[in-house]
Amino acid sequence: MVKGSQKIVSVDQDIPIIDMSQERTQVSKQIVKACETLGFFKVVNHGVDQTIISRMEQESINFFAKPVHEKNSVKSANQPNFGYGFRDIGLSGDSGEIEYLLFHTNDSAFLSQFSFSSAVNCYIEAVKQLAREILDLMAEELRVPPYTFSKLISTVDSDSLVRVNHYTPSDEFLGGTTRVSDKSESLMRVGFGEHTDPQILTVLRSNGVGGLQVSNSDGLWVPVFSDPSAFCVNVGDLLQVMTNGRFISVKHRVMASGKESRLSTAYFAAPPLQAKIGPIPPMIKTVNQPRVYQTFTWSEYKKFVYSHRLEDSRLDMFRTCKDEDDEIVY
Ligand SMILES: O=C(O)CCC(=O)C(=O)O
Repeated sequence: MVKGSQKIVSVDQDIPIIDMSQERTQVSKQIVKACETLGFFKVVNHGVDQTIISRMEQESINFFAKPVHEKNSVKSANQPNFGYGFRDIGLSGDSGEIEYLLFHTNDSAFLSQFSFSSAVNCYIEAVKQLAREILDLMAEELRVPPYTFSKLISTVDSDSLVRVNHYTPSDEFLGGTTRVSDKSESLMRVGFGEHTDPQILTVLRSNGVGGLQVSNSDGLWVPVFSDPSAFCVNVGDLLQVMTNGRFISVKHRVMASGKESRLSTAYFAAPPLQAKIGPIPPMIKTVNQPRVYQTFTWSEYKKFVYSHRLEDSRLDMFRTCKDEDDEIVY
């Protein structure tokens, strides 16, 4: 039995859909509520140009259609974990029915080798702008100083990533498949195992093929309907820490149906490696509870995360019971 294959809730539930063209305070209220309850939401009327999105999607489709030996040769000289990958996810033995392309947003030498580097760069700029806007809306509603969150991802040395995931129909993969035991899911395979995102915020777009599931507070999996015109946004571990646990970074996974290819592009907004992360002082006061997380650098947390399995609850190791006095000034 595959771990985490607990029940899926009925299909009439979905994550909140937030229309960003509404009045600003309405949008920020809805975003904060979603971050406190499910940790996931979709945004529509987000302002990202459709031509940028379509170009990125078409170029990704063209890339994954190339012969394996050509795809395999795509590796970053600076960072060998970046580039094309197949099945193996991360460094701790996790695997899924997936092939992917992983970029560091600052590795311009690597990006420039791609025939579609201009599509990738335009896409990165557009989703980074959207991520900043969402983080600023959060800061406004939480009444923390402006740009508290967004400035962490805006600097030139931010450690943000882009990952293009391609879940192909089952017979395109060789070898045994990982099946869940429930009969109704018998054709589904684990595309990307359950995990939380370690960074600050994730902005994800997918083609019209579903598969993403989010764990709700009852431990049930909520299917997220794929809407190519929306972006799906989720709270990362670092944002949970900075809000002192008020926002939640929740587990999610992808179950691949094996009938159609799912293509998703995730932008993981992260701070610079040496940025100190801990609960921000206004959140400790307003939540009216002592700080629940220690202070650490993104580099320290990242090392910890990549030395553990995807499904591990990695943030638990950074909880604290005592009031620490190393206050963070953001
Ligand atoms: O493909 C998806 O929809 C989600 C992928 C994901 O969770 C990840 O890349 O971390």
